[in-house]
Amino acid sequence: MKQNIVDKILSAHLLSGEIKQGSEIGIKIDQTLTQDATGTMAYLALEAMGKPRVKTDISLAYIDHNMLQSGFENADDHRYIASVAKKYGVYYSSPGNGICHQVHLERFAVPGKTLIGSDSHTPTAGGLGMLAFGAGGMDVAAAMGGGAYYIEVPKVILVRLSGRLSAFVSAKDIALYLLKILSVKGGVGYVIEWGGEGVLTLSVPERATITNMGAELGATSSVFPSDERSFEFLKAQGRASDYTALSADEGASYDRIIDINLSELTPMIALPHMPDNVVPVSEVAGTKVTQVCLGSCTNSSLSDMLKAAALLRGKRIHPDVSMSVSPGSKQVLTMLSDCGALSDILASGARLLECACGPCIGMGFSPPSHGVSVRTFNRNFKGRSGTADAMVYLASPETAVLAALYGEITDPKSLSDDEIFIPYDVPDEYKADDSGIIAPCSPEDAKNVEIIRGPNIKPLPVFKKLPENIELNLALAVRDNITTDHIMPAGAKVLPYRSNIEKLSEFCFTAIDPEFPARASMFDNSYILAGYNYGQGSSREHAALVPMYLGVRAVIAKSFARIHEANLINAGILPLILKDPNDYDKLLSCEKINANNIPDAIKKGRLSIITDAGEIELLCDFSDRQKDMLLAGGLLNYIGGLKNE
Ligand code: MIC
Ligand code: SF4
Repeated sequence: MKQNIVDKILSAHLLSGEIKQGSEIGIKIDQTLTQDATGTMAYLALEAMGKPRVKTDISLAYIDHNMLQSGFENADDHRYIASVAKKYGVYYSSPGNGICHQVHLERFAVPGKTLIGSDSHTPTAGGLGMLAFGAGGMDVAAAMGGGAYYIEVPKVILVRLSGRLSAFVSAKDIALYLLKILSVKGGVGYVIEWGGEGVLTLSVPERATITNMGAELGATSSVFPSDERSFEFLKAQGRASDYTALSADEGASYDRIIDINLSELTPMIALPHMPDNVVPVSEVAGTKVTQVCLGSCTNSSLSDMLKAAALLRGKRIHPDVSMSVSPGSKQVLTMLSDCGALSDILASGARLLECACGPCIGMGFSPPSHGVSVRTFNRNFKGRSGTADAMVYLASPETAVLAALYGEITDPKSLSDDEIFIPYDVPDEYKADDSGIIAPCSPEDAKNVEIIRGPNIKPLPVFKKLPENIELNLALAVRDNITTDHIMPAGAKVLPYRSNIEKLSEFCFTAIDPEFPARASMFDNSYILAGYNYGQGSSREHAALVPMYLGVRAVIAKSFARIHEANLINAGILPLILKDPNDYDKLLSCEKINANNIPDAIKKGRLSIITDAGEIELLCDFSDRQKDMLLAGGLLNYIGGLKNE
């Protein structure tokens, strides 16, 4: 049978189930990654699972999110992760080394292999032909211990590229254009496979910008072929031996094909407050800008930074604009400095931030009140920047730099011919220095490694089994496209508590309703009512664990985002789908609902709830594994149960 790239990688890694669309399969995971904001929970789960050493080809713990260290909390998290990593066989990427996805692409991604990471942008590695998935920390812990990773067999969209990008149009514009076509829920249930002769015109870092933003489509993953451009990149990283060619068979089938002619694309920009709110830059040209940010796992590669440096060379940014630059890795920063491009950036008046997520997750550099910020990032959800009323736009490095220079959004295509920029050449060889990656100790020495826990690192919350019959109070009703940033905000004030569920619970849903934590705690058991695509965005399992801690036992929605649905099940919370979406309005008017014979309903995949507005049918169509997990009260209880069998 003719196979596409997704079929090839899935069938080579299949551990259980059948590759039949919609059914659940378990696949072998070759590599894992964690970052610090989700890592502490993942390693607490790994400890609880009782496996002495990780069983993957390689597992890495990156420190890149919680970098402010404005108190002891984040520093304690780093120290805890470093000690667990050492003991359990995980490589530790020290703070300053770079953003997980950028460093992983440079130093560890391998075509044809599988990767899961406790961060939704893990599919970035698909730029190098890996099949990579974002997952909750507990799932990553299970994979580190040698367990399978379970996914629903995805449908596959082929995006077929032809032509070549014209000057000032870049990979980010391709990603934004696809978001315009498909929307933030258009990728749910799909892997996006990239193909067509246009693919060869894109370098690996450009491909990685595109696979990175597949997360914003809600896609399960995104993947490019592995070809001569992949070899070129791996060779330049001193990793030629990691290369294998990978492409779809001629005539392989797809569920949907989207054709994009790169030559016809124009610069695009996402308007506040959703990544799919995309228009051509020309439509908003002239909008005054107060802030510009260059960086994030989407656009912080050496080639992006060199492009920006060339545009900034010999110029000053506009006096009304404050601009930040965060290179994606120490490799990028060192090479920028060595070739002199960093001096161009600094001379322009831009502020250099460290190699980390930084402003992307609201860790500093928040815009002023009502500020307009143009960012090369991937998410512009309301309030994520740390300023509730800021207007955040997402654009390519080219568009962002021009906004900084001119003080207003400027269509790169409108530049006149005499505005010449001499590009920097991307070098043939990258400077590989892995000294910031600390190897774990040997299995023999592991016994002597002490795990260091600071006072802010609290044990995991208690996971409770669902009772037979339950009365649930409506704790909150929300509409479509609720993000995990709404549920469990990030940012400088909240991130220090990622290892402390109790403290974190004070912030749950407060962006939508400041009274939520107090109200939910009043009820013994409660539920959340939601529209379509509930839980889109980040993979943070805190968005499930914290509501669970506050007594939320079910979420009733019109549909769910993939990673969040898995996180709810892992936490023992029932994700229920309204059979008739119109029943949403009926439920709005009911304070309480009653659900009876829950274990039976889980087994059957249907639950009828009794409400003041009559009986309402809900779907809970889970795999057998998920049913068992829900009946056990979440993943840890389930795995604990398996161990005792
Ligand atoms: C994000 O971009 O939202 C994050 C911060 O990287 C998250 C992970 C987290 O919440 O720690 C993600 O994308 O999964
Ligand atoms: Fe970090 Fe932002 Fe990328 Fe998330 S999206 S991993 S916060 S840079």
